[in-house]
Amino acid sequence: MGARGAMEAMAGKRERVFSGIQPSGELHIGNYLGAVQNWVQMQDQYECFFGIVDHHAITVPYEPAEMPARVFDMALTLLAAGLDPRKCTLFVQSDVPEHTELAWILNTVTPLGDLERMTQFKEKAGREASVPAGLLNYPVLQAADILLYRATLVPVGEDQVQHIELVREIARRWNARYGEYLPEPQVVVGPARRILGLDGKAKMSKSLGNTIGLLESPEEIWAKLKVAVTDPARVTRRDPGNPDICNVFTLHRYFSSPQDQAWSAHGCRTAAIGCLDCKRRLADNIVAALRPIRERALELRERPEEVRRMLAEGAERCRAIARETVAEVKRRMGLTGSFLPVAKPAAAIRT
Ligand code: AQP
Repeated sequence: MGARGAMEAMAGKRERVFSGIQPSGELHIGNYLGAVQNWVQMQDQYECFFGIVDHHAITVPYEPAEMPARVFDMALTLLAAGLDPRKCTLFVQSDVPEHTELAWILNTVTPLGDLERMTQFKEKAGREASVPAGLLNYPVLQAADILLYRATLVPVGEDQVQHIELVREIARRWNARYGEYLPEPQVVVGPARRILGLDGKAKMSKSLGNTIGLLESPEEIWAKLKVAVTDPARVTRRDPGNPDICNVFTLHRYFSSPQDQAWSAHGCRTAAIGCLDCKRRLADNIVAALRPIRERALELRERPEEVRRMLAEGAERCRAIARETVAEVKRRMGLTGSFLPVAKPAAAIRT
């Protein structure tokens, strides 16, 4: 806990948490294990703000006509996964314009070199024929998301740790110039730091198509899992494998009982089971774990107005805080607009 966190805890005030997720596709088990499971736990203990960050999702090519449904589906899936609007604030980033206003301001204290060396920028820019400035400035908007609520804790997967370190640097630089006001947030990474995709190579990622979605049917999950990459040493069923380097076994660790994990590890090492047997057991366990989420999502889908109302209420709560932060930030920066409380003009007028 940081100094500010300790002070707030002493004052009986709960520490504030911010985290976001892009509506860039279906929420997958990587997002869930790496971040959202942590969010669900933290909402009982902290004052939590979770944003569906649509301004981030437009930094790569996307289909405008699909965006509203993506935002809605993301909200619905997050609620089904356990976010409770009575315990946390769930909202859509573009409903709170102060995110982009503060991002512009923070751009002015962010070193260009720091942005250029971000791993995610280099990876995503490498996939684009033409690189938009928004992709480079993505972490500055992320800094604005967090600092707008003056959050002190940010639960994310490992891929975002570098960005949160930069957020701390941005806060430090702004504070050094304009006075201590923006807390440096602490990153919170859960046990599932980085879930690999079903290709066994890259991070499980919405944009890479190597995912298992939280709302997928048992048939869809099996269709994807049965072709997932395993230990390449297992060319035929009789070849023994090494579960420690098999991505399918890694997923067993999160979804299967200790007995099933032992069965899978021993069966793999001795070639007593084939990869398909191991995957079938995993598929059954994933389907069972995701069933309650899928059922809640199906129920909620019948009440879309309820989801919209929760998001609207969330945005209203956010706007009140966001307005206050931006007003104070601008006041400290001398950005008073047309309100010029100066008795004497700064430059002497010679007659
Ligand atoms: N594979 C992963 N393992 C663990 N955590 C992960 N997260 C994402 N992928 C994994 C965490 O999920 C949260 C939300 O991620 P995001 O939507 O903001 O962006 P992302 O990290 O870029 O996620 P994707 O799925 O890879 O999306 P695209 O393909 O659109 O870029 C974050 O806390 C992230 O760490």
